Amino acid sequence: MKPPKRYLITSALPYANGPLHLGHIAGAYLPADIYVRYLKLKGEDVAFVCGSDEHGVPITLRARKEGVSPQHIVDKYHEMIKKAFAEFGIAFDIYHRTSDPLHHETASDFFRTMYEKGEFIEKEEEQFFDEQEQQFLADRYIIGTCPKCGYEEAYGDQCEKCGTSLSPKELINPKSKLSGNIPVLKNTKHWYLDLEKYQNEWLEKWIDSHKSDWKSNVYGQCKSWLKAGLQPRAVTRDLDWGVPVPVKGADGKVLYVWFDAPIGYISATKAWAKENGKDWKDYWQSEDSRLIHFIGKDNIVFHCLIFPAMLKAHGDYILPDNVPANEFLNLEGDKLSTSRNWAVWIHEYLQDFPGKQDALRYTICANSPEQKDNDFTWKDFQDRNNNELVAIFGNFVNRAIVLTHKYFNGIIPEVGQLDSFDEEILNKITQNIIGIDLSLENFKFREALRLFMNIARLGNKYLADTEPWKLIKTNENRVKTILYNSMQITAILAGLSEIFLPFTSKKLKDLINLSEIPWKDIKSYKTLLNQGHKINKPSLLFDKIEDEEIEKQIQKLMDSKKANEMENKTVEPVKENIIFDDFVKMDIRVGTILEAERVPKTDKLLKLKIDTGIDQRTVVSGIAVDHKPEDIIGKQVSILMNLEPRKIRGIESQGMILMAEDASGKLDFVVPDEKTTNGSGIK
Ligand code: B3M
Ligand code: ZN
Repeated sequence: MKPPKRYLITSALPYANGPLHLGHIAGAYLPADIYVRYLKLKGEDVAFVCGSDEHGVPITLRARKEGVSPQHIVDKYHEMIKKAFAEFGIAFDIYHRTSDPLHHETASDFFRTMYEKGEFIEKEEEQFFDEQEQQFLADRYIIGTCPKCGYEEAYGDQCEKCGTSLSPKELINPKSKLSGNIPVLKNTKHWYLDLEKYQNEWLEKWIDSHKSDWKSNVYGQCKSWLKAGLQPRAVTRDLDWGVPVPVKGADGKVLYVWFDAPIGYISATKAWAKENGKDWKDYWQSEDSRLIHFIGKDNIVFHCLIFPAMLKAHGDYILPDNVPANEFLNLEGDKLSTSRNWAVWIHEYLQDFPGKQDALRYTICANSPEQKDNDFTWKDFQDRNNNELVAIFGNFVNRAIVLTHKYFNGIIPEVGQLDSFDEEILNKITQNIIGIDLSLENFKFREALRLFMNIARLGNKYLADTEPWKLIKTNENRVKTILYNSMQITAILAGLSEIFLPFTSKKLKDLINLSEIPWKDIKSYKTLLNQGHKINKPSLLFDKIEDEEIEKQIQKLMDSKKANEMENKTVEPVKENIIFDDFVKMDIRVGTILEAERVPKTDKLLKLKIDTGIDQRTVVSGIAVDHKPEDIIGKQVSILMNLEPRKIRGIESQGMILMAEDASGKLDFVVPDEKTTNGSGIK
């Protein structure tokens, strides 16, 4: 294949209905950003576009839930998402949005062209309708039982439990998400993309032509769709939020969000081109451009089958050359979830770890779910930061800079004859650089990052084995060569960091006083820092992350898990009725805890001595998980006095303390509002 003249790189447009989390970044954004930085470092002509996906039912449902307009929702989240991307160093050339008039116009035109070419099937069909709300129930407005797995909250377009994509009529017991009512069927007209025809004509052949250059997970998913046989798909909806369908007889209808959203890539490119004196058509309509979509695996069908079908049917556009979709990144062994608040939110990370974007970028990339789902844990994050960034990369760079200052006043010394060990190390570094190039070209970001860190490892080994701090007394010339080489390695790391760790790259370039480090010089191992070049004073590239910071993050996750469990826990049903006489048989009084101690060899039990106003008695109570003995002495409690005494762990327990138990099992004392006399009855 001829090398392309220019690249158009897209990342999936996030729905503007919630903040960004780790899973988003790992799926479609960090890999794209790394790839783009790599291309730009190589001097390629690249447009990197993205924007907010502001249409579709997820947005209108969210607006309804919060009692505000859809515009209000998208305005809020668009700004929030845009800011988080920028601060995290995801360097789009433009971050656009689909509510922009330019997008509406572009999507409208696109539809109209296809319509005029007769590409759509126009069909009147029965669809679910909510009579109370007077609204057709598209996609997520309808829920019911999944025919595949039996999950009762499956959406009209997809079951989130088993991942099957559905159509509303396949749902068992469909219900309106708006009113909860059972919907009726009513006729409505829509426009369909004839995917069946495209499959037979060219789409299947085209997918097959990518058997060897697309990732196997991507190719495999496409093949399984094709095997099942593509069906015509409606690309319009009866909704009032979206791009209006631009033809006669389509009042109250908008383009299906998955029709307009990928066109968002085109409108974003147009907006960027306009601002930068470029021609957007060069990127979209010229065979010497290379189009690459970065997405998560749940978007494969749309980017590999449906959008290419649209582009081809329209006629003026090139097709994606590759769609390197990622699998999912899990968090601490559990699937990331916005609704369950099981996530690391990027805006919160930026607040909790200011200036540490690269530590997270590094960890995500090192665990990038390229072939299969992978897991992010806070412990691994800490280890990667402390044992790799600090102990390997930071350590090498710091030693090289400190020694250059100590022995040569921060001036790059003269290089002498290289010995065989120098050659060996430098050769290995060159091999790693070649490997990085190849890996990135093939979207193998984890491998590229591993090779990058290897360079720092080699640097460390070089210093450890040559020991310039010992040689300085006997052979200053040799030390000059060693530090000259070490500083070249440092400059290579500074240059390559631009790809993976852009914040670090900037810091390191400042330290070595070099603003540009061209790829071709790195690749050909040219001198990057000349003899006589002055570098700046050392300062640390990375800080250690302490245990407390990690514990805080884990606690935060545990808290949200607990809150979530409590929200979902159903309250126990009420017990059978009793008569009043049964109730008054219980003698419940207020008492005060005089003594408390743990019952040996148990986790839960405390032995309490209680002043009941009548006597002092011993009660064994299972409250030790939530209450420490020393904290509860002097506390008033409610005690059931006439419970038949019984032996617990060899201690006679004379009564029972009343406790309130919440959904998580946490126990709290049931006590009078204000202190009262011991022995007061509770009635
Ligand atoms: N907003 C879906 C998603 O976030 C969608 C991507 C659109 S890309 C054109 O998974
Ligand atoms: Zn299912």
